[in-house]
Amino acid sequence: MSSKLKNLSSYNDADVPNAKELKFGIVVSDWNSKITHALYEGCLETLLKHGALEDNIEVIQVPGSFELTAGARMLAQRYSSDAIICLGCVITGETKHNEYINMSVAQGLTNLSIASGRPYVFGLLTPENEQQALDRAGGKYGNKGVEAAVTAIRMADIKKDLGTTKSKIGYS
Ligand code: DLZ
Repeated sequence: MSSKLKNLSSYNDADVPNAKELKFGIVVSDWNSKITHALYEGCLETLLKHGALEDNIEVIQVPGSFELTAGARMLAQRYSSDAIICLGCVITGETKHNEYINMSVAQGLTNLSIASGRPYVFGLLTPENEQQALDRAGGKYGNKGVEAAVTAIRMADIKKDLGTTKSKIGYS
């Protein structure tokens, strides 16, 4: 994994907008639940810390990470949110299942984001073993769920901002 030197829970509070007016969906994979539920705790705590209201956060659980994309799509159809966060953990095994699942989730969430214009956040850990996962689920490298929550707030805020103002970037 590439986050070896980065603490996933480190960020500058000043870079994170207030999330009081924002709505979030969270999709949590139950495969490797010890890890993914820790990601969820970090994610939820961070959303609340930045002002999100519990009533504005809808959570669903899916069986495995492969189902994150479909879960996110179903949640988006039922619940109007400003960003959807997908949390999972795929540990490299003896087969190539990890490559198929990881690529599928990355591609699926990219497609959903492009098609809908809504941010779908990739909160998927792709470690080689359980220890690497624990290190990134509240361990020595922080919590990927925190990173995913900060990303969701920032992207949702950008989306809201662009919806209400004309372009702020560029020359025209
Ligand atoms: C099948 C499978 C395997 C072997 N490993 C993982 C994993 O490490 N992490 C994970 O989230 N899911 C895994 N799965 C389950 C698939 O994501 C999926 O739920 C099943 O293939 C059914 O579609």
